[in-house]
Amino acid sequence: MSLPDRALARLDSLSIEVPSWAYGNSGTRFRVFSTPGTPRTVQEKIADAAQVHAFTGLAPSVALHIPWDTTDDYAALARFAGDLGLALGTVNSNTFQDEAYKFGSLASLDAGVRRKAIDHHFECLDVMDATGSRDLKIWLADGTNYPGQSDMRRRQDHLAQSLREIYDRLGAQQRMVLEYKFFEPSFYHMDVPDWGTSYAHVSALGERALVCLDTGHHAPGTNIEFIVAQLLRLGKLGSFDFNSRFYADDDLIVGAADPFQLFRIIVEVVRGGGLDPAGGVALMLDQCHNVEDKIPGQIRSVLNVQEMVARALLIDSDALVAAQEANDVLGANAVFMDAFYTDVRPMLAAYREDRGLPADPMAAFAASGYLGTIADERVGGTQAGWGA
Ligand code: AOS
Ligand code: ZN
Ligand code: ZN
Repeated sequence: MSLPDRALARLDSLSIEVPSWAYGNSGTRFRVFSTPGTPRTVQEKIADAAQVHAFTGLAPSVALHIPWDTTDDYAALARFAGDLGLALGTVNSNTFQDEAYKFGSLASLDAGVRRKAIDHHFECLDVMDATGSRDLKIWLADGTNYPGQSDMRRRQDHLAQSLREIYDRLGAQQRMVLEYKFFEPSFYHMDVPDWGTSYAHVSALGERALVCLDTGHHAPGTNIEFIVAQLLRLGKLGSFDFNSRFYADDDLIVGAADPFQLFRIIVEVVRGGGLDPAGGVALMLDQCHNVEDKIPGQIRSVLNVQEMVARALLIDSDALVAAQEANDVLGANAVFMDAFYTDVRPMLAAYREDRGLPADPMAAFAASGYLGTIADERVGGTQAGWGA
């Protein structure tokens, strides 16, 4: 069996953005384990990301994180990436590591703290001007731990005003994506806890403000594919942070914990036009590799997404629509499950070979010896940073 023609064009245009922080050491609050060959500079992170793209053809851009990826010449960094066949993608801000942000950042009750946080986002926009990046991603740790600790409602007003200032500084080609998270690091309330809150803010701002959906940021049991469908319907899904989780924001390899959930999400992405190049949905990864090797972890991740896209494209849409319209409950479900249960790995191996890529990117990368080379060359690699 080979992939149907209608699937090939979609697969050819599939691109997944990898996060720079996935290549650094990371861990939990208990321990950050080190890995030989860990990048010491942002250039080394980009070089590692280039390996993922070289072996898969799937990951042509890298998301940056400021200040973790601070460098003195971002235009030069973009050229460096370009020489390796990569573009610099989304710029992630960071208002969660400074002492000043102990009680919040863009939503803080303190005007001076809000000013500092807004100015940080202006710096991120300057970086984007130099790198040519399209998207500014904002994730806020803002929130409280105890009822009564702060004024939740006033904080929403402050947040709206802070976001307005940042939005008004966006260049004509730039966008802002606002990520939500239901808990952590705050446990009683987060200032952007859910897609509804993010949607309310970005809708008030304008058409270049959109929602970022991190698949690990929902309460257990949440129907994430419904949120995907709704945001696409509303034209407000800007980007994904893909990862997987068993319990909370585990940031494990996408598709590892619940492949069926990934399938269901991708089905709605396809259904809603989210894979169309003009659709404007950035498929990013937001993962950490605490114990596994990082580059193979990223290769596995982009392959998992590709695999689910291929399976989603195998759905017999005509049969599905016919069964749905006939209220054939089990028939419709069977069409859906047939696609999910199809083993597309041999088809994708052939697809890759047709395009001059290794049939088995994991094995080809392992055989390349790259991990041994960087382990010899790099000593004292850095920590990815907290909060990923
Ligand atoms: C935090 O939990 C988030 O998932 C963010 O996307 C975070 O900003 C990102 O991991 C980079 O810091
Ligand atoms: Zn995220
Ligand atoms: Zn997260």
